[in-house]
Amino acid sequence: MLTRLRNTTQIGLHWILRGLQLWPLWGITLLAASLLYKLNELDHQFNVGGMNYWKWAVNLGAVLLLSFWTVFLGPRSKALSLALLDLLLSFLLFADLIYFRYFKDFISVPVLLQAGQVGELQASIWSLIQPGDWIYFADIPVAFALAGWVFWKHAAKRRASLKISSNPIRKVLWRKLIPAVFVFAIGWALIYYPVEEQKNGWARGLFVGNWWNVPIYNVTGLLGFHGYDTYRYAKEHLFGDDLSEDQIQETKAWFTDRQSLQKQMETEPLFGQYKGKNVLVVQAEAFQEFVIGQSIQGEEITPNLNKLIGQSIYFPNFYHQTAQGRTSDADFLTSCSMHPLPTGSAFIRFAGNEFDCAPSIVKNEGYDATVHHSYDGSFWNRNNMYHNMDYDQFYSIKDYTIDEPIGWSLGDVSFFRQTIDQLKERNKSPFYALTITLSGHHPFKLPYSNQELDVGKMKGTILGDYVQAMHYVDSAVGSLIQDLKDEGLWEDTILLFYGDHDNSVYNWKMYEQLFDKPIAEIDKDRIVRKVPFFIHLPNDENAGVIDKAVGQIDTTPTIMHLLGIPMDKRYLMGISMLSEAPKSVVFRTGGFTDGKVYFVPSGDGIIDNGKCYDISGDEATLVDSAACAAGAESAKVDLGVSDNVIEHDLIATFHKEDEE
Ligand code: GP9
Ligand code: MN
Repeated sequence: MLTRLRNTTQIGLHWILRGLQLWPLWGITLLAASLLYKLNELDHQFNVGGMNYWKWAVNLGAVLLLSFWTVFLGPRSKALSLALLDLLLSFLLFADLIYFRYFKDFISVPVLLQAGQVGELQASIWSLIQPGDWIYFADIPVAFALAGWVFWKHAAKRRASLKISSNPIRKVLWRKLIPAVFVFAIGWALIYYPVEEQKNGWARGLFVGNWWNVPIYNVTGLLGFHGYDTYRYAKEHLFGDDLSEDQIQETKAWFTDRQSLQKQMETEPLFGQYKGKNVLVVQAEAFQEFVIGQSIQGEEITPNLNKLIGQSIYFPNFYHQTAQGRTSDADFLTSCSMHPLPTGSAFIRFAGNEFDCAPSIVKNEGYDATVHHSYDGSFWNRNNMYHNMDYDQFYSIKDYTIDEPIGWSLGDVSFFRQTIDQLKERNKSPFYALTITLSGHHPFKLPYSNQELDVGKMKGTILGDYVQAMHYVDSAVGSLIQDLKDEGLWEDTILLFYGDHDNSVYNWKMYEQLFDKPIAEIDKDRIVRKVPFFIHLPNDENAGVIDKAVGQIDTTPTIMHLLGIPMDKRYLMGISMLSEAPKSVVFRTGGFTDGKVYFVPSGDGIIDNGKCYDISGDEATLVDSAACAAGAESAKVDLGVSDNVIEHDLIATFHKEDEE
């Protein structure tokens, strides 16, 4: 009995050792198994669609396509290549996870091209890493240990393997070429058939419209998404991707239709009532609507803004519409009245194209146009984009004295004070100035001396830090108003204030603690998308609340409304918020709201599968998706029009045509 057991153990050990020797052969299988496990884990974390057999297949296909070439290598280089591939792909998956936790999107080529900005985001990145993330690297030591073992094992055999074999062509054919072609063909088929199947089914039109990365991911899986995104980028930039004359004219026709709605403001009472007044725009970093009117421990978070809102035109249903370009998207939406791109930032990708942005529009009316942001001028490619937008001057970090260091650079209190000094020094009238704050940036860590709010139990949490930061920004706005009054500018200036985007904090338990009540699903979506917007007019005129659903894209048309600047041959997508013209707010996801319904698209992008809410009453109620179908179709058209205009520089074409 004992002898038999010993024999069996010996045989077992023998086979394990032989098996180990064959490691380069089954290495691809091991790599595939480990990556499939990680991709499945990631899919749980993304939580935007779920794994199905199609996604499993394309994920496996992608790993095979990425690794088939290792079949051609000798054992040592094969083992090392597979270990390195494992490391590289694991790192990519991990980077995607961190990026998704912050942006709710996937890394794309344009995002990588703006990766120079990562240094500044270091504190945010650290705060997004979770203890369980080690799992994405758990197999790396094993992969390298195996590679090391193969190196050791094959060291002696190396010279022998260099000898010319008796029949090299046959050997290469059987041992390398056929297995490699086999692995490649399986990989290709595992991607091609599921993608085709879905493209001809629920995902019809998805790769043409390209309006949102999430449904694309749900077809291609993560590695497939990166493959597709690289192809999309190459097609656009290396091989050209021209529009037909019909497509160009269709896009122009969209603007002709839109202009009939935009022009309605020209016959309305407020049109031109503030002609010649200064315009001061405050774009506040990560400032969300939920802090307005909210108290913590019995103290108002934003006392200055609450008071000012009472003296202004306030839009409680104003939504940010940003995507991967974050602050730059908000700037682009509000200044140039176009949607952000599905990937990357228009500031970075198309800074040389022609747009009808606020600075050039107001300059035509004799305004001095400046932009102020106390950070590196190259961040978000601002130097180039602002030059193209025709600002008279961009005041960046080099124009500020860092006398109040907070977060990335200068505290907002000093930023506003120095900005007013800059405007005073220019001594130009009327002026149009865009000021972009920074103290509210993720991860919201203020110096201890600036933490003036008692956030109670929320102390030390990211939402507690956020609320604290918003309280500080509120105090900065308070000092700004005082400065404007002291300088005699207050009654000659229109002040606009809005938040650029959400705060990337999605821990709903913490919000429930802050609001002291449960939050419904629909409200979560709206909390993330709502940012405050108000217009303070000289002498508190026209103060009140306008309930209309409006968005960042409507900002420049609203300014034109107040200053009495007609739309004429200008190409903007928004409609004045002060106009009676009907409009809806379109999000980059294909979601939208018109104030009556609110559409949240599903991860597959199929309109019928999305959630349609009736929001006309006090409580939002889920209704049949048919009630949102027309609006959702038109949202897709809007996004397509915007993408065509930006990617093909169509405003330049339209302007040329209009001049002829
Ligand atoms: C930096 C600021 C922050 O200049 O715009 O950008 P964000 O990270 O919010 O896009
Ligand atoms: Mn921002």
